[in-house]
Amino acid sequence: MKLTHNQLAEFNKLGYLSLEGLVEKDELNQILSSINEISTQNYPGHVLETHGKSYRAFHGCHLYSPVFNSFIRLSKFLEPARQILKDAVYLHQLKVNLKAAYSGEMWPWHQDYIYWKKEDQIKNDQILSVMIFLDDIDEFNGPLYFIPGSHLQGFIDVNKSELSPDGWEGNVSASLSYQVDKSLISSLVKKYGLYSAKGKKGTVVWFHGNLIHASPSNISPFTRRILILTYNAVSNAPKDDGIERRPEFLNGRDRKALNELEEA
Ligand code: 6CS
Ligand code: FE
Repeated sequence: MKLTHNQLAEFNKLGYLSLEGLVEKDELNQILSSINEISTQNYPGHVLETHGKSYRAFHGCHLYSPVFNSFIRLSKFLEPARQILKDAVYLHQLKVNLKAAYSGEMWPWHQDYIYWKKEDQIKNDQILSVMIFLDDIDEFNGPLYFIPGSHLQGFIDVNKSELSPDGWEGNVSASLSYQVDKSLISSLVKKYGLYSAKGKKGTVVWFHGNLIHASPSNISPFTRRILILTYNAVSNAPKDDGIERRPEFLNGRDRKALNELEEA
C-alpha cells in the first residue's frame, strides 16, 4: 500500500497523517491476544505506572512474539515508511502504551526524536512512528494531543529533567527525561492550534519524530491501548561503537532492511 501524493503532502505539512480502518479486526484480535499473553510474562521491557497498580507499557514485543514479529513486516507499514524516509527501513522500537482504565497516567509534552538522538545516538531525524489504535479512542480515554506543524521546529534541544528517574526508565515515565518547555508549547499552540488523535480501533496515525505531542491521564472506564512502531532509515542506523547502549527492547539491534511478509 503506497501513500498518495496528497497524503504525503499532508504528512509533510502537519507532521502526521491519520488513516481510518487500515488494520483489520482479525489482525487486531491477534495482536490483542498476544498482548494478553505477554501481560502474564515478566519480560524486561515491561513498565508499570508510578502507582504500581497497572502496566504503562510493554516494549520490544516483536523480540518474543511471532505475531508482533510478522505484524511489523506488513507492506501497509513498510511501504509508507520507505516513501516518507526515502530509504529502506528497519524497526528501531516497538511499544504498546496501555493507558489502563481509571489508572493510565499522562505523557508530558515532548518530541520523540530527542530520545533516539541522545540515548541511542541516531544521527538524523529520518525516523518516524506509526501508531495503531487497539481500542476506540475518544476525548474521554486519553487520546494523544499533537501540535500540528510543530515538527517544522526541527530538533528542540532540552536538558534532562532532574525530576525524571535515572536510566532508560526515565525515558518512558510520567515524568519524562526530555520535556518541551511550557512557554514554547503555549506559543506554538497559539500559532498552530491543537489536534486530538481520536478514531475507531484499527485507525493508523503516522507521525514525524519531531512532532510535539502529549497525552492526559485516563480516568475513564475504558482502556486506551495503542501499538507504536518506530521505523528508522537503514542509512540512519546508529553505530554501536562498543559504548553501553539502551537495551534492545528500546534500541533495536537488528538494523537490516525489513522486507514484506505476504499480507495476512
Ligand atoms: O525513550 C524512548 O525511546 C521513548 N520515549 C518517549 C517519551 N517517546 C519516544 C520513545 O517511545
Ligand atoms: Fe512520544
